[in-house]
Amino acid sequence: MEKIKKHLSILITSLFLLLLLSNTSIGMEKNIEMPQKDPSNLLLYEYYNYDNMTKDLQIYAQENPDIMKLEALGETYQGRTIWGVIISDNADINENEAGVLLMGAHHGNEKPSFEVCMYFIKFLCDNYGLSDTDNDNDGDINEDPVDGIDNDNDGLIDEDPDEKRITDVVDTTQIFIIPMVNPDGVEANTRINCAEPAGVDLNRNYPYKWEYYDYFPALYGDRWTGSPGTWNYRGENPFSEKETQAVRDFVIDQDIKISLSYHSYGEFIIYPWMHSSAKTPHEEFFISIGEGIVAINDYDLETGRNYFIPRLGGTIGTSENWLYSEKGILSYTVELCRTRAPSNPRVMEELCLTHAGVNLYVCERAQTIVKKNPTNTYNNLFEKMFSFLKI
Ligand SMILES: [Ca+2]
Ligand SMILES: [Ca+2]
Ligand SMILES: [Ca+2]
Ligand SMILES: [Ca+2]
Ligand SMILES: [Zn+2]
Repeated sequence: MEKIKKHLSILITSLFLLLLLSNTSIGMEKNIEMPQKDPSNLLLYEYYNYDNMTKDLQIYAQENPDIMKLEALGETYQGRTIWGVIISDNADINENEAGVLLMGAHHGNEKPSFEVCMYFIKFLCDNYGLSDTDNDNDGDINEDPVDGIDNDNDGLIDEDPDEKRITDVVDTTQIFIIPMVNPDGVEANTRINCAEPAGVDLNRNYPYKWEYYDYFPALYGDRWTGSPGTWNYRGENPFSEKETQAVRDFVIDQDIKISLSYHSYGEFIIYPWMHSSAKTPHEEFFISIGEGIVAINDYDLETGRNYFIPRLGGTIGTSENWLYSEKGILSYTVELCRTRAPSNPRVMEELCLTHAGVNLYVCERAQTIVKKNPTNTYNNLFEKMFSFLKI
């Protein structure tokens, strides 16, 4: 009897662990609820809304015509323009420079994701072409550049940016930014878009391995993504949505090396494959760049993914899988913040500045990448035998 009890309890514990593990699904933000540490701060951070964003983008483009171009990429279901920004020297000309893509608000309720994009646009416009300046008036010039570290140990982080570095990045990179992929969702403060009759989770609407929904419906969460009205509804077809079409048409002909898609929350970054723990042929690139990013923002780089995505059964339809499989773009999800939309202005200011540093860093890394087309590699004979699955 004792033996049976013991076995039973082991069985129950394992089942419980399995349940826990299966809940940590990729592409779903972690549930880390951390209290704000500064109750004395009474002013709440003011996030952009769609109209304010549009107004600011138009002003920046007007004031910085040499380095910024604003493009209408398409229209949402509720008639809002999806804006794309190109920042580079001679922004009007495709100069065959290394490209970087930054995106916010695939999920409309993840507000910090567009704030970091808008901040970066302003940061580049404001600092471009300036001579080196002692921004904090302490007698030293550029002693604390934007890298997430208090280089001069004065208690302030990144208070004296390196102006020349910012100018160099703009001169040598083509930076593509879509601050709000899903403006209708932002205005409705909802994850999905506002398509009729049912909103779609845009980060489930990109192609790559959609046939797996038919092959492995239980493994790929058909229940959560397959029917209209569900929180992660993937849509009728890959690229069925106007917003994902706008992203596709903006980037398809560009030579983009690295992309960051901002979401919130959880303070971690992930990269393809997202539907499987199989490593891409570019695992070392992904880790190397990922380590550079987390050195700046102090997030977790999720690499040991065998533990939380099984070989089959992650997320299908993410922008990252598509950008990587279609164009070989080293694409990351960056889950910002410890809460979905922090209200503390100091938290948000620090977040935006830190990610200006992250964005500068990926622009610099983009210069060094020689692109190969992705092909699958296999770790062992077993994987090779089942390579027809092309996981
Ligand atoms: Ca200084
Ligand atoms: Ca400076
Ligand atoms: Ca400092
Ligand atoms: Ca610094
Ligand atoms: Zn998200």
